[in-house]
Amino acid sequence: VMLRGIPGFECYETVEETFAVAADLVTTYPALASWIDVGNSWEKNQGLGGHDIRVLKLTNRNTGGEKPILFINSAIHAREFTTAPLTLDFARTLLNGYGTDADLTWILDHHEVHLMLQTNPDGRKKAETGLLWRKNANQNYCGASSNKRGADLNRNFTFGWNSANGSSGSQCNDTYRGPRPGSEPETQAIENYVRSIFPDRRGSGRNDAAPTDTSGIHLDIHSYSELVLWPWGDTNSAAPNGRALQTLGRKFAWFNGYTPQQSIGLYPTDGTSDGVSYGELGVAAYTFELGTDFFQSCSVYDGKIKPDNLRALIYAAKVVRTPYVT
Ligand code: ING
Ligand code: ZN
Repeated sequence: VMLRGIPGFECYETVEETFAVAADLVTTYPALASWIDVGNSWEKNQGLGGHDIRVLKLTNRNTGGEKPILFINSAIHAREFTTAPLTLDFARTLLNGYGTDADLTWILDHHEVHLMLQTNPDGRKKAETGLLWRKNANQNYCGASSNKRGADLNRNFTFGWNSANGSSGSQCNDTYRGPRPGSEPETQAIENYVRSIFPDRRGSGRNDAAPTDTSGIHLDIHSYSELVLWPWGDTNSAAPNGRALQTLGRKFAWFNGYTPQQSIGLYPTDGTSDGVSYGELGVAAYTFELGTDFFQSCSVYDGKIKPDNLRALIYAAKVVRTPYVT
């Protein structure tokens, strides 16, 4: 069990601490940051405690015009411990550098960065007790008190749900896809939010290529395996924007030193978060796999995971206006 209070692991914020830091940043930087409630976790919906699903939105509200959007979500899988700290450190870096660092100032003047820091707060509380928890905490699947309960939120998205044997129909399995596409409130919160911030730039259907001048990037931060992944995960066919996704994926990988590949190269998946962003809306969507383990020490996080990936995230914020033409 490697959590706060355990030597070597005191750098990682709990769910509540993550939210408190975000709220403090909004208080400190009112012109640059806002804290948006975009839905409820399963436990909150049931009146069992739980948490809001929230987005920390960063942009200079005094500079106008239409601004391209970088959306990042982290910790959709509870045990992937370094992911929310990275996203929170990205927020701190942008805000603390505003007004002194020219690049970071330009990013917040002319772009929007939307951070869903804790995408799966109920599950994350389970992981904070030391359990290797991945899914949400929905008590209707696999027994109300089972430690194998819940749905895998990253197999529950509506686009391509259950399309490729890339998820499980067994409630106790770690990749249980849920009973219906988008059945989970956390999934619904992400889908609704992404649809609200990104205009739909393509028709419908997975063969309808997005225009190459589109703007917008969605990054879903996971761990582990030191990878940069892009659609599709449910077929070996290249995506309509496959070459452009590969080009940008290789740039991200240059910054963090990871291996870039189409997601099915890892293993087949379906109902993942990039489906709504890329498959439905035509927004460039990537999955990062941080580091080499679920619980990694703060010295590894501070010495390698954080610096390597902050470079990649800052680059993403810079190119979000033209992700397909970098
Ligand atoms: N990895 C991702 C998973 O959900 C992934 C890999 C994500 C593949 C999205 C394709 C698309 O299984 C982890 N570690 O969760
Ligand atoms: Zn994951």
